Amino acid sequence: MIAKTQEDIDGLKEIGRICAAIRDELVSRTKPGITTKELDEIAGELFAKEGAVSAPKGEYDFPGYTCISINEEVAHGIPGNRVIQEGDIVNIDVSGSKNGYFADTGISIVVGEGEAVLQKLCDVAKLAFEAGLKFAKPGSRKSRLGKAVFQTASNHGLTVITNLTGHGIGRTIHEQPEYIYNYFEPSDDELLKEGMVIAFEPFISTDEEEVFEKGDGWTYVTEKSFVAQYEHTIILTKNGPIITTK
Ligand code: M3C
Ligand code: CO
Ligand code: CO
Repeated sequence: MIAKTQEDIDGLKEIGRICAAIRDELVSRTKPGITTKELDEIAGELFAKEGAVSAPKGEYDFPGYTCISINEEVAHGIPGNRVIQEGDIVNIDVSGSKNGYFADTGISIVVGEGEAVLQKLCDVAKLAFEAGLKFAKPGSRKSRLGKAVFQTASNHGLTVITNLTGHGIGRTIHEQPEYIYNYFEPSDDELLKEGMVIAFEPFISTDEEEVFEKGDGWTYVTEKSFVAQYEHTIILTKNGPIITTK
């Protein structure tokens, strides 16, 4: 969407605050021994308490309030009886709506002591987000964000997932602009606009550049790579980006 009024900005900030608080609560509860379903139920209670609705559930009938993905799972992991273990890389992606406004945020974390490469992936996903954020302003070419993501990954000897992208957001979870690539796409000559709302989500990978759907209708996995994601919802303004999910 293009946020035009103070009401739009306030509505986007409110659901942004809620999704960020749920994300942070789930991150702090992600400890060895807890199941992804137990984490998701905490999210369900918090959405209800805030008068907000899970976007995956509300928009797509996803079997969970949040997407929680472990190790070989990259995104859209279905909460269930999988038990979190020390050393796992876990992605928590929280998206929701309230009063017709949407937000989407995600982070990958390593549980306790893990392999160094996993923490590096998480750190580089955040660095890639920050590098792209510099170009998240009206008049900037949309493809500049992906260029910055890919450069950041390359500089650290890592690569990106090319078939998962950021997206426009605001009045629903996925809307125009349809794709914010995580690499430089020369054919993408779209310019970012004042008030445009985007979910920017670098996916940084150790090796493979594409995910495939596992066969359960939802979960995206890799065969032999680890991946980290870092996502926020951003309102683009001439006075700088407003990160609603901080
Ligand atoms: N929040 C998710 C979508 C959840 S709806 C099942 C997203 O937009 O960040 C992702 N899109 C693709 C992978 S993760
Ligand atoms: Co998301
Ligand atoms: Co998203």
